[in-house]
Amino acid sequence: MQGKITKGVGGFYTVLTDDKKLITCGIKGIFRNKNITPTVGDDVVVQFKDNGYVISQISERKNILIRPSVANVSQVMIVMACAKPEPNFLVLDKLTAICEDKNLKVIICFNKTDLADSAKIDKIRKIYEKTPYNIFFINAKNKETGSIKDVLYNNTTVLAGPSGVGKSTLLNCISPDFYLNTGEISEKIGRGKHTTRHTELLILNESTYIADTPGFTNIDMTEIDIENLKYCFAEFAEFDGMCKYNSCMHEHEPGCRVKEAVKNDEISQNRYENYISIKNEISSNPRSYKK
Ligand SMILES: Nc1nc2c(ncn2[C@@H]2O[C@H](COP(=O)(O)OP(=O)(O)O)[C@@H](O)[C@H]2O)c(=O)[nH]1
Ligand SMILES: [Mg+2]
Ligand SMILES: [Zn+2]
Repeated sequence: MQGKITKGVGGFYTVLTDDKKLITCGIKGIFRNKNITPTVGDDVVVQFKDNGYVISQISERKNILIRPSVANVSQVMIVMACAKPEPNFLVLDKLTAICEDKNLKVIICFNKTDLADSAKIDKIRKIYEKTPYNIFFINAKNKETGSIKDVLYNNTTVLAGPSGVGKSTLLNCISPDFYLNTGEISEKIGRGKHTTRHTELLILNESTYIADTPGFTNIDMTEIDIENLKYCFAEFAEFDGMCKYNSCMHEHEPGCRVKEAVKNDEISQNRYENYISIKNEISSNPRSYKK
């Protein structure tokens, strides 16, 4: 029997099977020996053995995230609030860079549009409209989420973003559609104070999964090789190979096409400044030189 792991706690795994049942499974001893740990998001083969189900095979992973631990992620939806808390563009740009580094599709969602006037929303839009990312402005509290569900369907999406921006509220407003374990979900999402200790995939349908992540305090940018950082700002790609020097890091070098693009407003100043900050952050960490 085939299935997908949606939850794992204490050596037991919840698997959504192809015939749409949620079953609890152990793992075959062979995995322990091989040092393979099944992870939420894994596509697995399940066998009935002795008196229970065991996971006997794990399909090759397309990718795996470590924090949160989720396999086969197709995209990351980064959620920020337009206000309360104020959007932190540096954190946002760190997250987009990390996603690019891991080859994950990015969706950006600005929530709490009710708390910002149109000038502020325009300002935010202007910063991000020059990126290739799909941007949504929503009001999760009033269930005004536009076409967000469309981009979730047939994907495994990880929700990321600081705490308090409305991730759980967003999940709650799409939850009436969760076709399995809906009873559990409102409980799991909780009313505000819920802290996620283990990762769990919420099931929208048999090909649509969402993982909420607990709020985070710091993001380790040194995972990114400093030479690769410039490729982690997707809107720089348009100017790839146009700088005077091939090795241009778009900072102090003469004849830099990226810096020119910033001047011409082809690349947003805000994004560029965050690129420089992140670059400095990585280069001030001795670990970044080991590679
Ligand atoms: N004004 C306003 N408040 C919202 C909106 N979405 C969520 N909130 C509130 O923001 C607070 C934090 O929301 P929550 O979903 O727990 O954020 P999370 O920490 O990202 O999961 C709660 O009090 C929500 O009611 C919104 O669109 N507008
Ligand atoms: Mg939450
Ligand atoms: Zn350059």
